[in-house]
Amino acid sequence: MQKTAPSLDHTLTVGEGRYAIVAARWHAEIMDSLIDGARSALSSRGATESQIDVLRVPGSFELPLACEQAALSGKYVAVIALGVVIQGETSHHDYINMSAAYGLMQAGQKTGIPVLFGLLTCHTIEQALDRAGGKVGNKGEEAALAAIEMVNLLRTIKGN
Ligand code: DLZ
Repeated sequence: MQKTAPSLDHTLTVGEGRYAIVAARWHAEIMDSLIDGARSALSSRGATESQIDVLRVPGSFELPLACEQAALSGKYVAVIALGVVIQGETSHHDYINMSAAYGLMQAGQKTGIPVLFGLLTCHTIEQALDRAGGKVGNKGEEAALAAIEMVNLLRTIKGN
């Protein structure tokens, strides 16, 4: 059975503050769709161009460090990590996926800035295309919506 995305809160708006989209370069066309999805989710909820920075890293393995540094910079209210890892002949992808997932979680926890996990961990290119604007939605868009929700949640928790 095909799983559906959890219902995200579509009523929230961006408000003040800048968002970083940190995007790996591997699988360029699929990445472009994820970046477009994240960008349009932010702008359709009120973000201006100057509130969105797109920062590029060589591959998904480099996402955690770049996201952590972006979060520490004080410039951003949230950092959205985007990447596409496709299973290869060796177990290389497992190391990239696990390192990225763990590193991104730690970056968020260490900095207190939401770091979103928009990494596709797919067996095939087709699975990735399905999740980058295809029949399973756009995971870049979902990560951006989750970022807006987390920023609003932290504002509620902190009372500002
Ligand atoms: C090396 C590598 C491989 C095999 N596959 C991917 C991939 O599918 N997606 C991705 O984002 N990056 C890949 N990389 C590159 C690594 O993430 C990393 O950039 C290099 O190992 C250099 O540290």
